[in-house]
Amino acid sequence: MRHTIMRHALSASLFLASLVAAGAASPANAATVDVRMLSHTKEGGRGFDPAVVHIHSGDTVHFIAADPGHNVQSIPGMIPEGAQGFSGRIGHDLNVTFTKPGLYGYKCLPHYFLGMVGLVEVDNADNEAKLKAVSQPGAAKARFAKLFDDVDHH
Ligand SMILES: [Cu+2]
Repeated sequence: MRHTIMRHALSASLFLASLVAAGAASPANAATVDVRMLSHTKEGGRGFDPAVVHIHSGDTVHFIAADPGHNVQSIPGMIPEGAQGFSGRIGHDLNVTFTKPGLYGYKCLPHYFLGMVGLVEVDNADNEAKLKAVSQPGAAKARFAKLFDDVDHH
C-alpha cells in the first residue's frame, strides 16, 4: 500500500517536472502577435484588427495604438477562471503575455457599445459558453456573436 502511494507521488512529481520543463522551454518559442486598434477597419467602423487571434500559452499579444483614442481592457466575466485581467491606457500600446489557456474577451472602453471588442484564444478554450453568457451593450452583442462564430469555425 505504502509502496503504491510512493509510486503515485513519484509519477505526479515527474508530471510536474515535465510541465515546468515545457514552461521553461516556451519563452524561446514564444510568439508575439500584433493586434491594431483602428478607427476605420476594412469593415467600416472602429475595431481591432484582427479581432480574433489564436495563440499558445506563453505567447504575447502586442496591442498597437495605430489610431488615437482607443484602449484595450479585459471584460469582467470574460476571462478564464484564475486568469489575470489586463487594461491599457487610451492611446497607448499594451503587451499582454497569456499564460493561462482559455478564451479572453476584451473591449475598447470608449467604444464598447459601438462594438469595438475582440477575442484571444489561448490553446484550446473550454470557457466559451461562460463568455457567451455575459450580457453585452449596444453593438457589442452582434459583434461578439460574429467573433464567437469565427472561434467556432477555426
Ligand atoms: Cu476605441
